[in-house]
Amino acid sequence: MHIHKLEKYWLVFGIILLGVFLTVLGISAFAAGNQPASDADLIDPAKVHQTAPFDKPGLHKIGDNEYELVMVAQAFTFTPGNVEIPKGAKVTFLVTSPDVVHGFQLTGTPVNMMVVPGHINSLTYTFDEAGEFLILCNEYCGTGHHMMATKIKVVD
Ligand SMILES: [Cu+2]
Repeated sequence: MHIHKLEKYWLVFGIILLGVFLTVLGISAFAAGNQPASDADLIDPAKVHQTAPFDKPGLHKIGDNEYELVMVAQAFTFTPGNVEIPKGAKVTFLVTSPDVVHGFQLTGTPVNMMVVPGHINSLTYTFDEAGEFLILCNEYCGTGHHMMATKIKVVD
């Protein structure tokens, strides 16, 4: 079979590019640890308030300056609200919803996830600066959606 010289160049170019893309993707996923937000953990939405860890919502210390913030997003509040977090803390947010889909956006940070009923939605963020952070619901969830917000205070 005869392949034109220019076609061979393009083939080689395409294969090299494919290799570059897969290498970047591989390094990003396996070495840098970039993963999609995990929703592998399931929960019965009708039993959220009886199921651990959501039976005790709040900030729980799990290590040296490491915390787990267990939160329930429900029309039209976040429980608990107005949480205080020490500066420098690495916080894993665990959020679920007993009713409809909500949003969980920590303004000014990359923390932004969909809160899907039946799933334990989680993300980890380290608070390097003191200040106030707004948590907003950014998925339309009903008539009180525009009032669905709370704050996180990061204190020294
Ligand atoms: Cu909403």
